[in-house]
Amino acid sequence: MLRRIGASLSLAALSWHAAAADYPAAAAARAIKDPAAGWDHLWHEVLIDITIIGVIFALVMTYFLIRYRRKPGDPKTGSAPKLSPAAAVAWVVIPVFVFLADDLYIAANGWALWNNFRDVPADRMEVRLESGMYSWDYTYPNGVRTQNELRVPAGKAVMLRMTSRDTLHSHWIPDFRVKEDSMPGRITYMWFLPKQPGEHIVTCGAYCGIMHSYMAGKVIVLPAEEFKTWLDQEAARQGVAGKTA
Ligand SMILES: [Cu+2]
Repeated sequence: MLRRIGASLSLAALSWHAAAADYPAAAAARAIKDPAAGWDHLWHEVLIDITIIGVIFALVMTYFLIRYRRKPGDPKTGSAPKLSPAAAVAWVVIPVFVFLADDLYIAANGWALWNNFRDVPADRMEVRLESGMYSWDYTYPNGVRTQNELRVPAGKAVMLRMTSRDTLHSHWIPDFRVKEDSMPGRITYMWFLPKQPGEHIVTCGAYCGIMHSYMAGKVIVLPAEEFKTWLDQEAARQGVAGKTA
């Protein structure tokens, strides 16, 4: 039942998918299991579940408040009715199983989603990222470098291989529902699926120093052809050799 309510309340997310279909590359992109949609789905699921649980608790509590309220001259005030052992056990066991079942369902979905997020599609563009106080430095497969601006083609999965030259940073693109730490001496990764042209904010999700809040950039999603042209032009301008991504 929760799933059905969840589905009906996720209309906003569905209409977003419908809008994505307008762009030609979106069809190819839909073949890849995009974790961003999964995060949204799980988030709605959690909101719906805690709302239902909250309403149930409020109703039961309100009923008890009225049912067992103090009445003038009632000698039984302050003494609860005695429960049979079976009723006492049921009052503990049934709610525990109901809530535990819901917790396990959410946890299992979260685990599946995490695996999806860690499983990078084979057909992808890889960009290296070195973060530092206070910038995001990207290097494309052909050697083109950019700072605080990650241009990507629409409809293709993008993977970032990340490290840091100084301290802990966290590359966060809220629109794509991805955030991952970058740190010195270690390679971490993230991937996301830009479906249609547009601009998205990148910000640092880990407090990394006095100028942390200035560590912002953007992801610019371009139509695939336009991206290729830009990358070739940049390669020529920056004087880097090598094949285009
Ligand atoms: Cu930072």
